[in-house]
Amino acid sequence: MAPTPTREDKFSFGLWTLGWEAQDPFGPATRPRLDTVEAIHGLAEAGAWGITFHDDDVFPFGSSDADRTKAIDDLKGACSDTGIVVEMVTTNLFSHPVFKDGGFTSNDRGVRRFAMRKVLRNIDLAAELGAKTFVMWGGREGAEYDSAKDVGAALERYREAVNVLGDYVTDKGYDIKFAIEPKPNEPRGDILLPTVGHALAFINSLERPELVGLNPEVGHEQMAGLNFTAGIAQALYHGKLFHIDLNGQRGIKYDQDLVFGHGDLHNAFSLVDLLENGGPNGGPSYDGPRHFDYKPSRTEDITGVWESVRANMSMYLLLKERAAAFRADPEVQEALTEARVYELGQPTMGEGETYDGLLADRSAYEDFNADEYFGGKGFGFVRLQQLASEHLMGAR
Ligand code: ASC
Ligand code: MN
Ligand code: MN
Ligand code: MN
Repeated sequence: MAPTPTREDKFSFGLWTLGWEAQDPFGPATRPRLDTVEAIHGLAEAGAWGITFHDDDVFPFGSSDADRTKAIDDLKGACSDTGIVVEMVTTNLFSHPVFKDGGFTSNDRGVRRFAMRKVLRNIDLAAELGAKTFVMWGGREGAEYDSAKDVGAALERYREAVNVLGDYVTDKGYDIKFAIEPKPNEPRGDILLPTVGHALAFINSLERPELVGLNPEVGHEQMAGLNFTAGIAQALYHGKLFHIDLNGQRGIKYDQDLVFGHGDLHNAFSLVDLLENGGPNGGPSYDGPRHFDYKPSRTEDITGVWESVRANMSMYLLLKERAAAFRADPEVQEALTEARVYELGQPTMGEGETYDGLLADRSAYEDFNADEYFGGKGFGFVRLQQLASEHLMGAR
């Protein structure tokens, strides 16, 4: 039996996830639209804590001021009726045809200025609703053809935009931080800031890097063939894991947005272990929202949509239980020690030692016998992974 989610678990869902009508490039919607108020009430009943949305999810692009206000009031009402919080807000700079070559980095300057205005207006809304994180997924910021985009200039325009946003929240006194969401491709042939690593380097180039972190998505790193847990570990290491998009992906292909854990389950296990417990050597864990950005498969009806909502939370909680059991198992502790996982927490240099000490240490080099060093002994990583797998499968 899966544990029951509670508000303390800090589970949140994008309104565009369960609200997706399941239209894809090859066919129209298979489900009716899910009303915002109904979605919020359903999420609260299912045990979720928060919601997130793009501006266009709540009030369609081009809505009149009156329609926009009505939609926001409905959302606020549903939140106060249920206790659901708006923890993150993001801007749709990818659906309307005007963004066909991007928003912040469109070759067209008029589009870039319009995109920045759309975002500034949405930041005001985020602040009004008490959201602490503002996500930027640059889905259309990219190109299909190398000759079509001056990537250096595009990065400079991206930087310019994010710098202005940083000035804006600072001057307004908003308690909001930005989180950039990398993705390698889709809908563009290639997207700027394609991976966690690219985005980290970009953040360091900003005028207010402290205001900007990451919102990595499981499937997006895996689409690039990368290890998501390893990327999250590096984001945590640099203090940049501001938010997270949990979902599932099965290998290098189109963005599947499956339920969390319905893709690479081993990687989902190590991810939850890391988020909950930090690295084995005391590295940071994560206490932000556990946010799901997935799509209920196109085959599902509305019952299946709610099934998938519960499945995301169940998978997370089950993995959390399994990870706790893994860490508590004395045999695992012994295997971790044997595998020298804890030895990696020990500095390579002695306390106060400089390179002089290292150079004077004959055992480190002159008397170090690389050929005999291990005496044929291995690290035992396979045993450790088997123990992890047995815990993951509930066999221990
Ligand atoms: C986001 C986000 C995504 C995209 C995608 C839109 O804000 O995190 O991955 O938009 O869900 O379909
Ligand atoms: Mn995705
Ligand atoms: Mn996402
Ligand atoms: Mn997505």
